Amino acid sequence: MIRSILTVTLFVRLAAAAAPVVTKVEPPDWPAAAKATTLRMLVTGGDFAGATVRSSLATAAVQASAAGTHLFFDLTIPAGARPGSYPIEIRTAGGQTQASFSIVPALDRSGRFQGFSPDDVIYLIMPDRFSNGDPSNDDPPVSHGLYDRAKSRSYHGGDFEGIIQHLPYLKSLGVTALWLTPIYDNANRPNQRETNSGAFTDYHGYGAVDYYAVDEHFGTLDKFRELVDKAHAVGIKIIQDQVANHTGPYHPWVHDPPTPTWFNGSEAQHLSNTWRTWTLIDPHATPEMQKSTLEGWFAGRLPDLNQNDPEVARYLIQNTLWWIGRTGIDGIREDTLPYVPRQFWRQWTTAIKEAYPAFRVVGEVFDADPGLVSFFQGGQQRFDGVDSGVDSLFDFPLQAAIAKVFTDRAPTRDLAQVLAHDSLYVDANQLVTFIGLHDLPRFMSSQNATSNGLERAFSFLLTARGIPMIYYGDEIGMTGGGDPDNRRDFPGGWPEDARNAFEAAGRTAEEQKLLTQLQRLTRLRAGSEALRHGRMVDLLVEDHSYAFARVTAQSLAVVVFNNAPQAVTLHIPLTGSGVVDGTMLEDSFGGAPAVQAHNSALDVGLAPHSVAIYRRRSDL
Ligand SMILES: [Ca+2]
Ligand SMILES: [Ca+2]
Ligand SMILES: [Ca+2]
Repeated sequence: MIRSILTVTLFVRLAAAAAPVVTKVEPPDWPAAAKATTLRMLVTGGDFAGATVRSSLATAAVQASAAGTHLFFDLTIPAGARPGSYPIEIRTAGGQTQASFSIVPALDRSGRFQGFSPDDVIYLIMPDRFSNGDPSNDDPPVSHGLYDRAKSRSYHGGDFEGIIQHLPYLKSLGVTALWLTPIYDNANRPNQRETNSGAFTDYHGYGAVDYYAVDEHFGTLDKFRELVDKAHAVGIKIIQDQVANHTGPYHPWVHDPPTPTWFNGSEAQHLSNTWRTWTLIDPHATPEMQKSTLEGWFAGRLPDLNQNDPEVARYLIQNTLWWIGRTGIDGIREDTLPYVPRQFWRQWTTAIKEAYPAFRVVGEVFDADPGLVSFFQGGQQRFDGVDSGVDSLFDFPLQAAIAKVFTDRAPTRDLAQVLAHDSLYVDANQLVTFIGLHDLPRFMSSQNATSNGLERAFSFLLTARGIPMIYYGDEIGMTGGGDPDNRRDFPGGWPEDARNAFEAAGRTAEEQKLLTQLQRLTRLRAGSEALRHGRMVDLLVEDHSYAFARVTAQSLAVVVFNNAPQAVTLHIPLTGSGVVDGTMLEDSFGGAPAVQAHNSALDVGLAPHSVAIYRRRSDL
């Protein structure tokens, strides 16, 4: 008995006396700055109980987790600190070890951190599905077995190098910004939380296991920085996809959280997200009613980060600033925006704008109701006392109308009826408008879809208010149903592909026509101040026709849609549009005859299923 007590005591002593071990330092480095910066460091490892830290940089507020596996402390980088290695000594009763940390040179601000605006045309790429520029990272040893092009939910080999190689193609389309789905390191194993089959992987990037690393299938952090720099060199911005609401199911924190309140609940016990987003905009709702939507685990399985824990908030804000400062990106697309407390977004956007004033954020609020979506745009305090500071949102309400109107499943006036809600937004011109994205079936796979319908949809997208976005492959009318069928490989992105649709010779006549028309539209928009920034004035709204003007002090465009299967003659009133009698207007797009404003009206003849984009000769 005495002997066993002695053994236990000895064991506890030995365990307590072990030297600390460091496995991870977050952030691993930080750009030098003109202003002093205090970071909240998170070191992961073991035996941190009672640790003290020492560095040539000032440290404070050291806090080890109860399990001794995480260590928080403040680290202050003084103004003008020289780049270099600044190791941190961690000491306990059991010994000492070093955590590495370095200050790196700050990136030159010119041509970086640019934000985005209606002057841009965004193009959404899933890196795994666009182009395979580097076969050596298709099936990396660390995550062997996740690559299989024959399986729709496996990695297919696309990467940063593939995007770099196709920058000239993107440039030729008129694209000026790329949104890439998340590039964080995801699990090196099959995702069996989604299904037991083992055939699912996190190729889509939405299952982060390391917020400070790039997934090995896409390349390295340096390769990503090369992509940003090379895109910038040809006038293309980069928008990073970030996810602050939840981690991936295999993030090591799930079984060893840095604080007891790091997640909302635990893997064993948590709420499921009930998607009751309406409760978040409801002045009559109680916090209890909102709880499952804010704190529930996405799809019942994605660990929900608790941004009300100040350590979590600090971690996420710092992580965002790190990506921006280390890579030179221009914007962020923020995933699952509504499911995070709005006061967190306030802190987060404030920190971003303080450091990078031109930077812009677009949030995902996946809903077709403008009353709901508009609530989440920043620039105004809402009833909850919070101005989120989020610049832009995706225009899901307009997408829903576009998808139906241009497949003859809804009257054309539905477009105007969605735009009629624009006064709900702080600034509807900043919304990102789109026809398709990776969470919706492709346009060409929807009921009644035709290539001509998609061409008219593009015509609307590139002439209406907002910041237009194109989903990769829609420019050639790629097909695909729901996820993951809507994420097929771009034909020609792989050396072994039967054809290469990145080049004219590899496209069908129908694909070529669509792509050429889109190129004409992006060029038209780039050359017309009215189409990018003009006030939108509805001139004629009918079941099968829609005419609107875009007007600035200097520039004018009148856009007319005939969505009927027969030719029409339209009498379009101009009162209130700013178009004066005698103005000659020429169709820059569809080839309709020139028209002259007369008696405050235009008489226009349009071919079946066609679009005219009229401009003054002086604006051409
Ligand atoms: Ca590859
Ligand atoms: Ca990985
Ligand atoms: Ca949440």
